[in-house]
Amino acid sequence: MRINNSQVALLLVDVQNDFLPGGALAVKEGDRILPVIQKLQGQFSRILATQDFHPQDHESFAANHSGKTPGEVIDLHGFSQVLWPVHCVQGTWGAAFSEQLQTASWEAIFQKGKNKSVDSYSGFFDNARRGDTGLYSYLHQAGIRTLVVCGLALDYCVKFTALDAQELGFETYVITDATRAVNLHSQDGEKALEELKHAGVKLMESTQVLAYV
Ligand code: VGL
Ligand code: ZN
Repeated sequence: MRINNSQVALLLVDVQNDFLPGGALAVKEGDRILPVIQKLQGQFSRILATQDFHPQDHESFAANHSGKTPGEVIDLHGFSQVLWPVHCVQGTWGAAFSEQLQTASWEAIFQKGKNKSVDSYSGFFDNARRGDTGLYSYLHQAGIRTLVVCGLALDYCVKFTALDAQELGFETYVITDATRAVNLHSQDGEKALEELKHAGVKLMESTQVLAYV
């Protein structure tokens, strides 16, 4: 069975090599979501994706601040910024989508994190909410009203993308078995799920998709 409702789209967040085992910012068990996403892709007629896509000199990289290490938090132009290992640099293997994904049927890809001065966890806006990726206007013009969100990482890009989607008025779901957290602090993934629920985002497992959406 397949969801043919054109108002519904699957949104794959940052399923890129650097967030998978072997990558620069590997999310534990990140590869476990790949078969789940593969199955989900067969169930949706509309599929969109985001791509973390940084320049080499991006200011979210610890390596671009002398004496700083990944995991440290700094003030970056007035915003609190976690420093990351160099990851998802434009044109590198790490920025590419997993080879285990079927990308041919994706309708559109929205790149984020291209401005070196500001990070961009949400697939809609940068963290300062100055720039946007075009995702909102695309969804609006395409008549999409329901977003089913999954990918990496639950406590960063999936969370902020889903919170923005909900706030922007989309009926928003997160597929709990098709995401994993970075867990810089051990409870971050659990906290993210609580925040999402509290904001009105619906959580479900991949096996429930056809029954609920
Ligand atoms: C992400 C940290 C830095 C993510 C991206 O995709 O969740 N996390 N850049
Ligand atoms: Zn990033």
